[in-house]
Amino acid sequence: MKQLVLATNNKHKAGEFQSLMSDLGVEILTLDQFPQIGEIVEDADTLEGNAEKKAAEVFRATHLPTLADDSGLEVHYLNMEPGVFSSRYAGPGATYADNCNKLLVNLRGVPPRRRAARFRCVLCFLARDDGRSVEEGVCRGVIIESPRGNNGFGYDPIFLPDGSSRTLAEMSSIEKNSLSHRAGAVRLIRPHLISYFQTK
Ligand code: ITT
Repeated sequence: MKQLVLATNNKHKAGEFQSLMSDLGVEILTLDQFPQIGEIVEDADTLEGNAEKKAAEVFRATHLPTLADDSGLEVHYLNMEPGVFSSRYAGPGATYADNCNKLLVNLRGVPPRRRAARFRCVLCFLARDDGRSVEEGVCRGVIIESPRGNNGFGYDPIFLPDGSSRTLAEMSSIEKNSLSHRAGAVRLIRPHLISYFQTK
């Protein structure tokens, strides 16, 4: 079976990708199957830069078609923070709860109409030395005042997608996968994957 490496160490993200791409007929490998690849330092100042860096390092190490994701939450009132720092917003080693709490503290007293936010997911597909495909998905919503729900991960319990009365953490994984930033990015990168794997 054809293989694709998913360049993430985040098991939640990997699980969402597995569901979103289960129909592609491609075996999806994850980084825990390549222990020789150490930690990839995400030091670019954009999601695009980090996605491209992760894809390039994993492709170089595995020589297998690679899909890398960098994602983050951007809050308008906070000048688009935490953005590229989403996973370490409350400092190195921060838990998801620490990051959510820091965000809620920074938005304390801010009225609902000024709590707009968006998740962005940038995907980079790299399968040849001479070309890459980069696509982006966005999910818009607002940050609520206290966490709700136990599903999902990261900032899901405090993010209410536009048009929904439930946070991403109150949705099933199928519902989240119908509207998430990751789903949007996969929809756009899908034709690139199909055309690459068709010729293999
Ligand atoms: P990898 O770099 O190994 O892929 P990571 O968790 O560091 O794992 P990112 O750099 O893309 O991944 O960081 C994204 C952070 O943004 C993540 O840790 C979450 O806190 C948040 N995030 C991304 N997608 C999310 C989602 O669908 N729901 C909730 N939070 C999300």
